Amino acid sequence: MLSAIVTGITGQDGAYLAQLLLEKNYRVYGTFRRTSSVNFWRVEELGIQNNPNLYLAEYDLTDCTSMIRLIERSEAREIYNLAAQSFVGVSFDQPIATADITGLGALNILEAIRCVNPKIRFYQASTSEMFGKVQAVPQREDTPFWPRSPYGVAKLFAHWATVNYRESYDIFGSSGILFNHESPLRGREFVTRKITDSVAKIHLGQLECLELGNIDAKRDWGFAKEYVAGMHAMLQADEPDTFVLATERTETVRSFVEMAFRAAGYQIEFRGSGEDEHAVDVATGKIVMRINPRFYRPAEVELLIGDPTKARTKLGWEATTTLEDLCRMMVEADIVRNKSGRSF
Ligand code: NDP
Ligand code: GDR
Repeated sequence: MLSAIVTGITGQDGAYLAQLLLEKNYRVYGTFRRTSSVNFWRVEELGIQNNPNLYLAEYDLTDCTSMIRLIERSEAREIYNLAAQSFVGVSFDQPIATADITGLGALNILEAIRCVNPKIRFYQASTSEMFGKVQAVPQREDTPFWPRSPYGVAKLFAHWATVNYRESYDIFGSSGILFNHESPLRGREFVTRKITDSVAKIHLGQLECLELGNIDAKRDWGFAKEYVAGMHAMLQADEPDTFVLATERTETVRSFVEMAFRAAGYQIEFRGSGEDEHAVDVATGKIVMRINPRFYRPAEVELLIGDPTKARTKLGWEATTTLEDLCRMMVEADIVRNKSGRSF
């Protein structure tokens, strides 16, 4: 039986990837960090918490020696490093913790692999945030990087560490430069889920108005469940490499707001501009979205759109879920959750 370690099983991608690997008959060691109230709601929503091939292991990315012990205990053949301080906004307030967890954390695992079993295949969760300030569109594996946040800088370190261990020690380290991917399991602080959760609450009379920052930002949003399949495919390839996973479509946050309200049955209209821009429900005239500069970032990534040609050609990977379907899926899930008073 194949054995894999997935760091960050309490996160969106960790939960979906664990589900996929269990379906493929892997023994999965899913890591979580000790907190006073650990939350496995995603694993529970996917119904995999009692799978006999799922082992939950306590692990903190900043603690290299516990990874050494986990590698020995699990006899893992593959390690997927999905854990991170992954929220760009918070990285401006906690840059050093972000560098330690998101940057050095990956190096800790690479060192553990080098010391214990250099045959292990390693996946690093890299990100389109590394492209940052627009150098070219669409962005590809060879587009120059220019990260715009402590998070992007930390991820770039982890990306190059992966490439460097590939070149220096012949370690099978692959880096997936994934563009934004969302789902009903997305954390509520990220903009898509914040929007779908708020639209659901407005629909149910639990909230008056949604507050956002920069709604001009453009993102290439795909469905997370499809992206974890790409991660797995990268570690089954003949050679380690770097791959972009994206949909090749970009939309503004503003369009996603409109799409989410439409999915709940509302037509909205945007009025005003800059910090005064707001959206009204056409039927009632009520303001349902306004700008709050509190959500602006010190430096912004304005435009992301990825070119996944290499992944399509070499891995046979493709994003198929449309943004409209993804948005509808998220709004519907949030209406059901909020109706029953269960909103994670
Ligand atoms: P989430 O924020 O949902 O999950 C992050 C996971 O990392 C959680 O399980 C979290 O645990 C864990 N974690 C945080 N800090 C530590 C630590 N010090 N030690 C151990 N575990 C820790 O992220 P996603 O699932 O959305 O993303 C997965 C990975 O992919 C991340 O590395 C992210 O940066 C990257 N990525 C994500 C993209 C996206 O659009 N989703 C796009 C490109 C890259 P806890 O639950 O306790 O907080
Ligand atoms: P991002 O995702 O920064 O792209 O990182 P996020 O959803 O946080 O922001 C997307 C864009 O929306 C703008 N925005 C807001 N964002 C949040 N969170 N809250 C708001 O109220 C708001 N208003 C406007 C942001 O400024 C930004 O431009 C995500 C994370 O999953 C990273 O871990 C991952 O690496 C990248 O995607 C690819």
